[in-house]
Amino acid sequence: MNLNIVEYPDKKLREKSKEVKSFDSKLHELLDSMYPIMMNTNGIGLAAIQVAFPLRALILNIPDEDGEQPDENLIEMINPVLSNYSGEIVYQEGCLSVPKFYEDVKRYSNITVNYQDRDANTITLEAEGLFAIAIQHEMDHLDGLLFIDKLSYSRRKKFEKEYKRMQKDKKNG
Ligand code: Y12
Ligand code: CO
Repeated sequence: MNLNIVEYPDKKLREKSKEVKSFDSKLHELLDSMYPIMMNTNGIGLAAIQVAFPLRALILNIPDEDGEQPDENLIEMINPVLSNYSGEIVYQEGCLSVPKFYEDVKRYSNITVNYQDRDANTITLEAEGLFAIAIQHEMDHLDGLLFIDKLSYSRRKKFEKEYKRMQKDKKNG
């Protein structure tokens, strides 16, 4: 499957993704195709809507302590739901759909998430730190939200200005 990353300000990123009901070969093909895109662009998380599929599916590969991302670290979450959350953590986030922009975002530091794997098995997982941040960031995509939506008014304005300038520079080579 040939996929491309949808970039801000594309309105597609604002779509609310739909529950996955068919755990079939089409879903498997989508997940299989998302993985190399994420890895080849140094990503640690990618939601299906970021490759233009409005489905409640996301993948994660959180780096080890040594910064490596072995394939065994891949987690696929289908229809994820937060069932518990606590604490606060601030982290400088980035997004493959908002390239070259990083900003501090506050999120829950500890979460419990219920989801299904690619074969519809139900899984409950507890996460903290970077893992918890990445899950929340990707789950926001499923509801059409981006990390820039969580910035203060002044930081958001700064982002819009910087982003417009970057787009202009890109156009003019
Ligand atoms: C912490 C913060 C954010 C997340 C969500 C997942 N975000 C990413 O995976 C971001 C990846 C990213 C990769 C980039 O590198 C390339 O595109 C080659 C990047 O660089 C540029 O834009 C030039 C920006 C973001 C999880 C945990
Ligand atoms: Co993102």
